[in-house]
Amino acid sequence: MRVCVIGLGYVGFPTACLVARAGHEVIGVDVNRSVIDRLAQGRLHIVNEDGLAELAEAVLRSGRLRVATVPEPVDVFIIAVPTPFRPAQAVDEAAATSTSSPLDRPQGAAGLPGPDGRGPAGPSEPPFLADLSFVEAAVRGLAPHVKPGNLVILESTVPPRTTEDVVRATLEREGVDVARVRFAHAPERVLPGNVVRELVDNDRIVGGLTPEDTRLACEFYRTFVRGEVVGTDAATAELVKLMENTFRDVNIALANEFAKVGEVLGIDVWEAIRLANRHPRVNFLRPGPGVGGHCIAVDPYFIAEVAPTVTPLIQTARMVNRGMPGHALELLADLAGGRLPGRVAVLGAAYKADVGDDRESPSYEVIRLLEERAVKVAVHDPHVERFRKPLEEVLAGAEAILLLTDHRAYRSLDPCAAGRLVARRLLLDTRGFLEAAPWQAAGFRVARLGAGILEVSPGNSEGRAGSG
Ligand code: SAJ
Repeated sequence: MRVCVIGLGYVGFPTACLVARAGHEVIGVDVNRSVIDRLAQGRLHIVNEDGLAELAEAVLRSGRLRVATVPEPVDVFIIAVPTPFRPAQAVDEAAATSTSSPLDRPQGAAGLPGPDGRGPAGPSEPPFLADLSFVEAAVRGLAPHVKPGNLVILESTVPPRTTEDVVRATLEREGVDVARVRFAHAPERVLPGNVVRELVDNDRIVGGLTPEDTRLACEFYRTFVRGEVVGTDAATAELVKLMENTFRDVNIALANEFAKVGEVLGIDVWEAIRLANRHPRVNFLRPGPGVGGHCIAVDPYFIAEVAPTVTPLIQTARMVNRGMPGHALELLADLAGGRLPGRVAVLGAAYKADVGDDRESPSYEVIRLLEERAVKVAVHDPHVERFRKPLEEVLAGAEAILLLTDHRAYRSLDPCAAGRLVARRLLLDTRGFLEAAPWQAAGFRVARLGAGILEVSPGNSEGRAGSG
């Protein structure tokens, strides 16, 4: 088949490569000319993805994957563009000046009852709405090329009913005979850093607007997915995707709440979680300085958007996780004797370990909060280009080390060498990542999120949680 993948980001590009490897003729489209120019020269715009470079090289060289800035007529269109979120007001203003509504939901574009945009009994989480402008632009772009019998698949994460109310509706407004076009939602579920393997091996949920749409879309995915391809309807597929990420967000919020409980009680919550997880039906995720990335920190809002009054738990979880950067600052102040240190070396800008992706990274909120309080901040990250610099440069003159991302590279930090550079020898580990004892032996006062300030306990290889 001829396939057009619109959006060559961290999901769209590997997908285009895999579809091409499966024998289809693929055209990859992106509005970003510099991405297209790079790819046309065989240079990749995505790094830190196992197996992607080899795969991309092979399909680009074979000609099975071509790249362009505009779509062409094909059999299957796959839309894999970003769906960020925006404060409700910004989306509403955009909707007011646009001829097409971002989401034709029953409650209208404002979506949320009450003058403050929140459900009456809802928690005080600001209303964020899905920004579907990229999806709409992609659909308008492919409209001139869509023919009867074509399959249009939306992979971007969206609020329930978007495939019908936005994708199909926009095509219809563009004059396409949508009755004879097939539509499906096939949410991507891959973990950044492991995308190529997960795209092939993960089970795939595929929901069409009609049973025949589902059948055809499932058939297509089976040509390159080894995991099970499970059919459902489009709205269910849309909800499933949001549920998966919300499940994680709520679980992490619970872990973060217990982290604060651990700090109050002087109990190391990391140890408590390890022990609780020995129960066969308990599986806590890990606390940390907040939830980043463009998925888990975003998707719960898409549910709150369409069902604001019945999602207090989901909204509260967001609030808890969004509060973690502020909590990290409180701990840092405690560690430094009540006031924030004047200079801080931040280790880790990426939103999670061993990736170069820093979208929605809680590190930036921590840095913003520190700088707002006139703290001088130096940032290091071996995976984020602008923070890739000698570690000594970042540590020199700092009063405290603040570990925000648990990159493997930080395991080999030498506490003694760091101790010679860091003036007040303070260390706050927000990821439960570093073993405290060697740092304490090197003269550091150590705090750990989820445990508080760690006492030095001679004869014990690990510092015990104090009541800090
Ligand atoms: N985090 C914690 N504690 C944990 C796990 C994660 O604080 O125990 C934080 C991470 O540090 C990070 C954020 O949460 O800042 C998200 O990281 P993640 O590894 O949990 O997830 P993502 O955002 O990289 O990818 C998720 C995955 N979803 C699920 O596991 C349900 C992935 O499969 C999805 O495809 C992806 O979202 C997406 O695109 O939606």
